[in-house]
Amino acid sequence: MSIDSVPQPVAAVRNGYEEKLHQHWEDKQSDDINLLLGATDGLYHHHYAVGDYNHHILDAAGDDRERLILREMHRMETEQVSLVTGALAGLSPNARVMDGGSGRGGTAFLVHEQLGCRVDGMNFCAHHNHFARDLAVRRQCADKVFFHDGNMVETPFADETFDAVYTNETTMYINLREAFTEFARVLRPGGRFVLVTWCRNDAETQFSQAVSAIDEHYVCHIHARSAYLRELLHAGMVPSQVTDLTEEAIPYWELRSHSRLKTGVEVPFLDAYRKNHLNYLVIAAEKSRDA
Ligand code: GPP
Ligand code: MG
Repeated sequence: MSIDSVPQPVAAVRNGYEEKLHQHWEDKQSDDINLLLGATDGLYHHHYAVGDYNHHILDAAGDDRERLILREMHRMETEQVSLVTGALAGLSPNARVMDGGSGRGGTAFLVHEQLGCRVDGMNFCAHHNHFARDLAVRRQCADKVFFHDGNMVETPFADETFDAVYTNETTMYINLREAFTEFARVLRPGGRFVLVTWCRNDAETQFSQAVSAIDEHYVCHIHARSAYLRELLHAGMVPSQVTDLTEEAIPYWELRSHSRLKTGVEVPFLDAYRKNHLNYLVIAAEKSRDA
């Protein structure tokens, strides 16, 4: 690696929590559970999946079984992106879209490839951005898909820059009031916001051991379901879709439990979803024209 290509630290880390979180992602550079899955097609995801898996693959043995499990997890993670592209359907290829917390780029590339629009990813993890920019060149879309170093809740973009904003499984890392206010600021009036997240089901419980175990594993703060709706309204975004996919989120974790690459977080995810302490939600909203 030449000195020019060494990822530089991102100046967007603002406080002790963000420092700790940044370090967590800096330290996570040999994550085979993500890197091996994307090696076949250059789509690297940092989200999970919904829907069933092909149960026959568990009949295979040894290395074959492991290879099939990873391939199936990758298929499911890639298909998960249709939750975002589906909620963005109808967007013009001339549209400009922001990806909040763009990871290694998997969702941004699929949004661009399926909808044609320009995508600007924001991420404070320099090695992710470096990795994703490299992929953009290889996928020949570096003039349409960008990865910016910075904090997704304090972006450099002018007011009303984007026709749509989405964030795929990242909001457990951010203050919802601050984030939704920023997303609404950069959205044009009538623009669409789409978010996929896991959240604590506060209709069911105010404290869950399993949810706390997930928080500890990923250095995150899982928000309550009601907070999402409250903060959207506060930011002047009017919800048009709230889909609960909690049941559908369980098979992915069952499958992942069979992988040699399992990390231990499979147990609290399964526990939390089965107890209905954790929900998997897709939310879409439009920025009010009166906001
Ligand atoms: C974990 O995905 C993802 C989150 C906790 C949300 C953060 C999202 C980003 C865009 C960085 P992962 O694929 O990194 O977890 P694992 O390594 O357990 O598969
Ligand atoms: Mg992963």
